Amino acid sequence: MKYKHIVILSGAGLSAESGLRTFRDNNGLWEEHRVEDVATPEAFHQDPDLVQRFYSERRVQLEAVEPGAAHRALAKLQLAFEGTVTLVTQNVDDLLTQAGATDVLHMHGELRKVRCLKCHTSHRWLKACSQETACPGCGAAPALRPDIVWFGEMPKHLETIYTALGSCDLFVSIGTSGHVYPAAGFVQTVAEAGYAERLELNLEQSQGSHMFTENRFGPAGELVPHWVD
Ligand code: BJW
Repeated sequence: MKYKHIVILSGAGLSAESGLRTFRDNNGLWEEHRVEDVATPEAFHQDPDLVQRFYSERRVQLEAVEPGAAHRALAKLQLAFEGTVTLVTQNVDDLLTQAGATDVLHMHGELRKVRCLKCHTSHRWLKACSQETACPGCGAAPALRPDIVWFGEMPKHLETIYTALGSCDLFVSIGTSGHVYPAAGFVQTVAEAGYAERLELNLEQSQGSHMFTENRFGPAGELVPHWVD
């Protein structure tokens, strides 16, 4: 490839063929809940048990799925590419890592992590973790919440991500609808910097499709390996 630095942003479409549902299909219902009812600090404050149960169920689902051809292709690219590949994902699953990718920037957090409400440190989620479990760092209890970025909260790694967006020569967006900011604005940030190519790989048109220099439509499991090869 002719590029020196590729930034790849992925969304739920990357993991759809592994069996994890995307957010904005199924009439906006996500595992029978409206995403706004379970993915906000207010929802957690009002009904922590519902939110904890919701994330526990999704951790169970994670046990049953495997990386697909698209995850494997991205891991292979990261390993073989002579320049830099920055992998940014909005997904809270760990399928890219399971496929062999390293240094994945999980901007919306990770299902397999919990965070202390008191000292804000992240810990690996263990089966025994619940809100009542004492925080392994500071001992506070009840203290643990899913280490997920909910609406109204600041996404993670933004400084690293914006630095990468400002210096890449190719930006690739895979399987994201472009509904949720700040990720939805990354393509515009790259466009305004003025020189990087911008490729969208998605099942169908997204909110930001017109801002890319090239769009390819189809399933990630076909498009991504084809692009990487
Ligand atoms: C396939 C496929 C296949 C299917 N192959 N493709 C008004 C204007 C602008 C912003 C705001 C606003 N009001 C509020 C905001 C801010 C808000 C926001 O954006 N809201 C919008 C809904 C309007 N954003 C936030 O609050 C964020 N924080 C924030 O803004 O902080 C302040 C800030 C200030 C300054 C700078 C920076 C920040 C936090 C957002 C947190 C998002 N959290 C969630 C849920 C938690 C994770 C979890 O529990 O799992 O993250 S929401 C949900 O949406 C999830 C996802 O990561 C995220 C994005 O969804 P994604 O991945 O795009 O999935 P879908 O389902 O939408 O799309 C799937 C796509 O795949 C589709 O295009 C399909 O076609 C495609 N597809 N199958 C290829 N096989």
